[in-house]
Parts: sequence; C-alpha cells; structure tokens
Amino acid sequence: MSEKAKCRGNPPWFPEARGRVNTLQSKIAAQTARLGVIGLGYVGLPVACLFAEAGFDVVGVDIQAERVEKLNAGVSPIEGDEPGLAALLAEVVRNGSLRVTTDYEALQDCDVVTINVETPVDENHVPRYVALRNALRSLGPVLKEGALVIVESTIAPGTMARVVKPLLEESSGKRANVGFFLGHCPERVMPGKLLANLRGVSRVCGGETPETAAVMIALYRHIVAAELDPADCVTAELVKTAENAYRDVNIAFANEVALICEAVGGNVWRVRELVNKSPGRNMLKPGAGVGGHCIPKDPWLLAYEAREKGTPIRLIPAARAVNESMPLHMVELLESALAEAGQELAGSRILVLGYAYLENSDDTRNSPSAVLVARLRTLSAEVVIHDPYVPGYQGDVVEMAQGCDAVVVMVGHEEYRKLDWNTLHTPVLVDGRRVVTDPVRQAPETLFCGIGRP
Ligand code: SAJ
Repeated sequence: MSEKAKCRGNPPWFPEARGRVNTLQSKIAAQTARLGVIGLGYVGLPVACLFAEAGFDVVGVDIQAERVEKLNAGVSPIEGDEPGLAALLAEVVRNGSLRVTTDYEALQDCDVVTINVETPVDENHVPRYVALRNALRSLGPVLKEGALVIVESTIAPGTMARVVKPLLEESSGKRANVGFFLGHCPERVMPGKLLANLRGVSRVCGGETPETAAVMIALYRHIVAAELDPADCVTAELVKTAENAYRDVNIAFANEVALICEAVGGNVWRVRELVNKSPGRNMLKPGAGVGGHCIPKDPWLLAYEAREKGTPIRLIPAARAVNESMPLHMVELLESALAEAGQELAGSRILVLGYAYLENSDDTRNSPSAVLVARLRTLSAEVVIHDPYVPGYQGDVVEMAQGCDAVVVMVGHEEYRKLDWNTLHTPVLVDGRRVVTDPVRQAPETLFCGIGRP
C-alpha cells in the first residue's frame, strides 16, 4: 500500500479487497486457482504449458481457430526447434490440464488471467495496441469478481495506467484493486529457448499495489526458478523496454566502431577483442543488421510517452538508425567489391546466405536479410536465397552458388561457419557476421570483404 494510503488509513474498500487478495493467495498456494491465458503465441503457449505442468487447470484463448484446433490436438504451431515444448504441450493436453478455445466465455471461472498478445509499433514508431485493447474488451464482460489480470506483453511505460486499467474497468464494470487486481509481468523469452528462459530467467512482478505484486510472486514461483522481483507497474514497463533498448544501443555502438574501422583500415574483431580486455567493457558484435520481435520495437516503446511529453530523446533513435542502416551498408560493400572485380551490381547474380533474423533459428521476423534482398532487387540484381532453417530457402549451398557473382553472408548459422568456401567458386564474398575468420586461408580464391574489416 502506498505511503499516502498508510498515513490516511485504509481506504473504505480495503477490507473487502484484502479478503479477495487472501483468497487469491490461498487458491494459488493450493493450486486450485483456475488460470486463463489470452494469446497462445511464442510466449502465451509455453506459459500455459508450464502452469498446466505445475498442476493448475489452464484454459487458453486464441482468436485463430486453426491454431486452437492444432493446440487441442496437442500439436505445437510454433516453428523451429523449441526443446521440450512439443512434448510438454502433448502431455498437458492429453491429461486435460490445458484446453484451448476461441471463446472468451471460458475465462469466466478463471481466478488469474494472463494477456500475451502482440504489441507492435507502426511505421511512425507509435505503439499499436489493437490486439491488447480487443483482449481487454473481450475479457471485461466475463471477468470473475476478484480475479487477477496480468499483462505479459511488452508495453510502453504508462500503458498499464493509461490504457489497460481504464479499459478493463470500463469493459468489466468493476473497479481496479477491488473488483479485480492488475499487474504487469513482462516476458523475457527468446526463440529457441522459450521453456528454458521462462523457467530460468528472473522476472519483474509489477503490481498495481504491493499486495498484488506479492500475489504475482506467489503465482510465478510455481513455474520460475529464478528471482522474482516485486515492483509497481511502471517500473516493470520501464525495465523490459529499457533492457532491450540497452541491447540495441550497444549493438549500434559496435556497428559504428565497425564503420570507423572500415574507414581507417582497422579490424573491428581484433579491436573488440582488445577493448573487452579493459575492465567493465563488453562491446557487442557488429553485424549485418538487427532483427527479431523485440530489439527493433522495444526502444520505441521505451521512448514513446516521454517523447509525447516533449522529453528530448536522441540516443535511442540514433541507435535505431545505425542498426537499420547495416543491411544497406552490406549492399554498399557488395557494390564496391563487385566493382573491384570488374562487375556491375545490376544484372549480377547474388547468393544471400541466411534469411532468419538470428543464427540457428528459423524466425524471420524483421529480418535484416529482407531489407538487403529488397534493395538488391531494386538495383536490378538477381537474388538467390539460402537458409537451412527457413522453409522455401533450404538446399545445397554449393549448387546454389553455381553461376553466382557474389555470396553475401547475412546470418551466422553454424552451417556457414563450417563451409569450405573454396567449393563455392564465386569471385566475391561479403561477410556480414564474421563466419570467415581468416579469409586469406579460408577463401584465397575470392575477393573478400566484411563488416568492420580493412
Ligand atoms: N545482434 C547483433 N549483435 C549482437 C547481438 C545481436 O547484431 O551482438 C543482432 C542479431 O543478429 C539479431 C538481433 O541483433 O538480428 C537480435 O538478437 P538478440 O540476440 O538480441 O536476440 P533476440 O532478438 O531474440 O533478443 C531477445 C531479447 N529478449 C527479450 O526480449 C526477452 C533480448 O533482450 C535478449 O538479450 C536476447 O533475446 C537473449 O540473448 O536472450
């Protein structure tokens, strides 16, 4: 309870609310609390499975009927290698601890409901909360008296106070902290490690009130082995968006040092190795761009409300601009290498290695390769795309390299790190992820250039 509330004495609704919080606590402890999860994507699905595995009765709600059908058949709709998820899903569906529907009515008996829907930003970097608002409008009318609602989606600081709370009060006709309790526990998952991160990475439990935060910690203790930190909602919103903006800014720094190295004849990989020997330094890796579902979006969420209020935000947009420019820089490197080989980019045939946004992943969301491919095609180059993980782009790299004038490495897939570059016989090789550590030894026949290298 806030300091103000303490000195003023308990608000009139406090005794009733206190009783409901105690009821939530005891139901969670006894695992008789019924859980609902709205949005069964790469975050909601593993969350639902883990709570079901822990012994809770879980109902999932998703608007995509075909996804619901697949899930109720115990089949994971998530592509890519997610250790343990498919087997866990099949088990909790088989034993009936998880069932999925498109019908929000199924949530009416739930004591706890998590919301795990997409929260993108648009081309003007403005948060687009259509999915979040729809979820809140659909949940309100069926929300159980005294239920706990937890937003797990990543949201801009201020969203809980100015979007979620008023909208849920309006749609449910209940008052926050009396008729329902509200919290924000941002997810910290990563494709390829969904279950591992959910179990093993600490989480911030932001409650509208300290009592709510305490209930959230009791709940997540059932599935999280790492630290659970109590906070208020705005702190939870700030932590998640700041941790990803931090990563984006640091990647941008590495990219800018790489561009400087190219200009002055340094090798950014040697520079990075020696910089990181200095105490307290941890220079990240420069590369062909920054993709994914989190890093390109979360810095704009962090900055949103402050910018709206006129706070000068300069570093975050600048870092975004640097990272967004890297795929285009790769095109510049390619053009100059081809020119050195006496070849125009227009009319050339280019093999692009990697279309996922991350090494050893099939996830193509916001892939830097998409930006590069679009640019190459605009410049009238013919593009051949290979990616061992992405359906439609799999194949034999050596075969696909035949007749190509250049190879461009966009993703550091393990397969590329093991390639014998002499079998490709392409005149030009541009390395955006340092998969070629010693070009003279590994690719003596090609004209080589790489991000951050002389
Ligand atoms: N990248 C670089 N240089 C680096 C690191 C990454 O260019 O030094 C590029 C990657 O190639 C990729 C993009 O940035 O295109 C994002 O890579 P990432 O390693 O950050 O992976 P993500 O996008 O899955 O990030 C998520 C984030 N986790 C959450 O949002 C909960 C991030 O905060 C984590 O640090 C990261 O997973 C992780 O390493 O777990």
